[in-house]
Amino acid sequence: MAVEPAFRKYIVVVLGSSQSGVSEFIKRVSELPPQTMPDPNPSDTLKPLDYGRLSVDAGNIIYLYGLSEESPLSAWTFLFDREDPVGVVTLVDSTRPASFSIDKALINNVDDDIPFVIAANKRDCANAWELDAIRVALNIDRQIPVIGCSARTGAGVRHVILTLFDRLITPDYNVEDEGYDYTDFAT
Ligand SMILES: Nc1nc2c(ncn2[C@@H]2O[C@H](COP(=O)(O)OP(=O)(O)OP(=O)(O)O)[C@@H](O)[C@H]2O)c(=O)[nH]1
Ligand SMILES: [Mg+2]
Repeated sequence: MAVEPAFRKYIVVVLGSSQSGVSEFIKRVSELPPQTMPDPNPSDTLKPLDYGRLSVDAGNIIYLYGLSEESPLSAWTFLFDREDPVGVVTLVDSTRPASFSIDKALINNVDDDIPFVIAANKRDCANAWELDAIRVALNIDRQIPVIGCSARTGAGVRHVILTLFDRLITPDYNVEDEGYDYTDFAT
């Protein structure tokens, strides 16, 4: 009988304010057809959780889950109290500065030791804020990548996840060592 190759599982939580593009981002980056998972505690949530999967390579699989400010505490606990390594993408709507304070609150909810990147979404829109301006407005530490993407066109979405993955597999990751300018918008 063939032996299944061993693989390592990672959890990536995609956090975002309402309408920032969480569902579309997960749909775009996932290799599965769009799906939602059963609610861990159906009594207290309004929406099902978005769910997706991305195989980085034969040995590493990322499971993606969407959370928003409307997600109940039970969903947060369900995702963060796991044995698998967990990383977070906060998806910012680059066209909607009115939601930046919510983004900031979501960011502050994440423990400092959790690998983390910011994805500035909706870069395809003419009124999207510049990445540097988003970094300043949200007061994002230099160590945290701010990466442009468009969940609509798909530009940058895989780069967001792979940048986070580098941090997941390298816990003492130091941006200074890499020499990569995270303000670049990878397409
Ligand atoms: N132009 C553009 N529109 C986008 C992009 N990403 C999402 N949208 C649009 O923004 C709206 C919200 O996208 P969703 O993916 O539903 O956002 P969400 O964060 O899941 O929203 P809720 O779950 O309802 O809070 C939809 O109309 C999307 O088509 C993008 O990169 N560019
Ligand atoms: Mg959604």
